[in-house]
Amino acid sequence: MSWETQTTVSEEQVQFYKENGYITFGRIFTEPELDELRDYVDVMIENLPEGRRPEQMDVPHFEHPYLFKYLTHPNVLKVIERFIGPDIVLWSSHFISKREKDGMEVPWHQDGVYWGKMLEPMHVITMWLAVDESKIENGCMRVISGSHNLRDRRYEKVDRDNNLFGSEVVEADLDGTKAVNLELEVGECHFHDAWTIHNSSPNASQKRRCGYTMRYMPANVQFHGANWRRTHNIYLVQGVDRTDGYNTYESVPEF
Ligand SMILES: O=C(O)CCC(=O)C(=O)O
Repeated sequence: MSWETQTTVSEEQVQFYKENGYITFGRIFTEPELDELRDYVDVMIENLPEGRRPEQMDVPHFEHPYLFKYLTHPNVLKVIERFIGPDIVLWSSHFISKREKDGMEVPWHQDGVYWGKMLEPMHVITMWLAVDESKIENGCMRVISGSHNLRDRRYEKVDRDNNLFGSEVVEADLDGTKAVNLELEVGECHFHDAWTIHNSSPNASQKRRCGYTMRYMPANVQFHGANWRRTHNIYLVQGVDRTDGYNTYESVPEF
């Protein structure tokens, strides 16, 4: 199959995202760029410290400036701009790689609940990049369409041994009829809103499922860094600050 890149976002796609809280998209990176990223993350996974699972590679860009090649890629910013406007802050990133026949479950959750005390207003878009193909069999992400309009979901604790996070939306608050599997070919991506309820199943297949979540917010969002349990850097990657100097931005490193 030929590898075509897509960097324009139609008005219909923007509307779809606004109405449903997610959208599947094409390939933003070229095939060599994607292969280079996969080679890089393969080495990162090989070198993970004892006991660290490959689903838990959170904020890898703090230690790997190379990843800014992707996080600040002009084509990515061109697409993100269509959804959140021209003043763009890199909020976070995370590799979630599920080993074959072993990956953890990601429980139903809204990212905004986890980040609630840190960001105001809660306005984040996540680009989920398929480093490997991501299908139902190997645990692709699933969303509840339209759930980004809901702020009052109840949560209950789940066991941390098999789940990537510690709590999950209670079943009674999930409209399973609106669940959509976001299957992707290698290099394709999807986007979701901070309030969209999403999950993914363990990987029961013979194929690894590695995704890179690249998270951005408009530059009017205030980051209350003091409420975060660890040091967390944010980066103004396009345009200008809109918080009247409230936010402190780290410089984008050489990559
Ligand atoms: O990779 C997954 O299965 C889940 C990703 C996720 O929870 C997120 O991007 O917020």
